[in-house]
Amino acid sequence: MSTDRIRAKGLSIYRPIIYGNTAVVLTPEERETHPSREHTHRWTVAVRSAASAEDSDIVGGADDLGYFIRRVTFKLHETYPNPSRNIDKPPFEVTETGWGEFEIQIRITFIPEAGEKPVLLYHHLKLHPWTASGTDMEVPPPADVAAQLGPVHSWQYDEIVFTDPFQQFLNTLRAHPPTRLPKARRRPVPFHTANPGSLEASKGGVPEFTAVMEKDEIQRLEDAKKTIVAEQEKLRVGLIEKEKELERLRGELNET
Ligand code: SLL
Repeated sequence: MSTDRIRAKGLSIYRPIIYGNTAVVLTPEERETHPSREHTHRWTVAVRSAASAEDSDIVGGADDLGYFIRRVTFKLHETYPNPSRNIDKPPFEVTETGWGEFEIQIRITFIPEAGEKPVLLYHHLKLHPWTASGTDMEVPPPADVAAQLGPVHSWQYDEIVFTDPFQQFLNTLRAHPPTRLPKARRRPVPFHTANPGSLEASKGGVPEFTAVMEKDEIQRLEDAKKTIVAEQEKLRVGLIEKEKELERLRGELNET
């Protein structure tokens, strides 16, 4: 057996990615000339490296992910012709027009040397602007208002983790270190991660993922964990009380 097929046991290595979409409203002229009159938006769904290139107005995508990703399959709504779209080289994205939001299944297949199973992700295609109130119940604004608000962005940060990778694959990954996320914020944060109702949530612009956000997210998770532990403790104490009460009532019952 060649040393390439030996696994680096106990080691894990990850690559930061983002997946999601941008959407713009079609201009009245585009709508008129479009073969499908009902279409209202043009959107792009993509899988990209998490860091954004400097001076670029693209969210993420500083690194070419082709060195470890072999194919990305975007499964669109069945109202689209050939809904299963295979993209075999970067940029891993699909641009379409349409009228409705729907769930997109994203399947990432790795290069054969990885010997890894494909990863499945789900993204809810977002066409309508994030409203400051952050509720789902709101009616989308009319096209002219939405157009003024600028492109809609909906992106999710994630990390693809390879555990006990094959040595050869590990070498490939190590030959392509990911561009680091910027420490400080240069651009608006992706809207849905901003506080609902805050100015940030309603401000336009091209968002960017930063290392600060990562720290904020860790903090949020830790706070949530603490809340859960406190909640559990409260329930546990309550349960003990109830059990004592039960014992007492049983005792009373036996006495009568
Ligand atoms: C909805 N459940 O009702 C969703 C379905 C379907 C989106 C959205 C057009 C495709 C085409 C299109 O936007 N489909 O005309 O080729 O909102």
